[in-house]
Amino acid sequence: PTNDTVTNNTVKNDIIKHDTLFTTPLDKAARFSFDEQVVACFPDMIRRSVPGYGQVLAMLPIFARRHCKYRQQDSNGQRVSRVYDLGCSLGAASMALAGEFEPQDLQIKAIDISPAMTTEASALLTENYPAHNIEVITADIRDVEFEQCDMVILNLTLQFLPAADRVAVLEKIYAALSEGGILVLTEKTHAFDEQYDAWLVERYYDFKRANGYTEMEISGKRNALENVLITDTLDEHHTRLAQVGFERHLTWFQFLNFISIVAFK
Ligand code: GEK
Repeated sequence: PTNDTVTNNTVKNDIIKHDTLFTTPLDKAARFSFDEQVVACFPDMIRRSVPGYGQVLAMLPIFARRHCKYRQQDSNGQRVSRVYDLGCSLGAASMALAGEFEPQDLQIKAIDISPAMTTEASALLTENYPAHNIEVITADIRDVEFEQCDMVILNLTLQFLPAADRVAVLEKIYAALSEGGILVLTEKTHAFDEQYDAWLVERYYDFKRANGYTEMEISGKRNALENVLITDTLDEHHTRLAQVGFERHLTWFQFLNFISIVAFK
């Protein structure tokens, strides 16, 4: 059911493994982490587990075309658009953007805390977009000082930060964005209303079943993500964006419990 035009069709990657991480009872004990095992099956996993993943990625270059206005300068003094891909994993968002921009027009900084992810992201980005200016950085986004930029992508990343650290990261992003720039924030959420939430969660599990996950895999992953992936409600996201200074922020996408917001500076 997912439209995965970006991750599977346009990117060379012959070694994507099928996600079999939670197929045995033993796997249930493991806490989820972004290690080599996850990296090997990540594109398969995220495509089958995140409703709308491909559609959201496909819209990023469309938003970038409208909001990246070459407001920054590169080291040669050339005007470029600078984009941050925070929690880049294997660089799918960076790749979606690179595919739609001339190499000299764009400067991408792709950051992830997991060395297993950044090692593989570097290899994939260099292989697919050798001429583009894409820097892959292994770092905790809570510690990074951002340069002035035109667009920030937080695609399914804020949810992995401790709740108490989310405001500070968003404040830094707001400060770094140039006037006219945008933040695209995609997250898994929960609904405040318990009945709606139960319905959304059940339909989400139906979505995973339809994508070939077994009951054991679904419950194993749910347990492993407990206390690792902590969701907010859609309202909480909007309130927090307002708190850090964004005056305009719009939910442009929702698919079950997954949402994406664009926040305008
Ligand atoms: C995509 N955006 O394919 N600093 C940096 N990275 C972090 C941190 C942190 N503090 N905490 C977690 N991560 C990607 C998908 S995945 C979403 C993003 C998912 C990283 C973590 O290592 C992982 O690679 C990523 O955030 C989340 O468009 O797996 O559901």
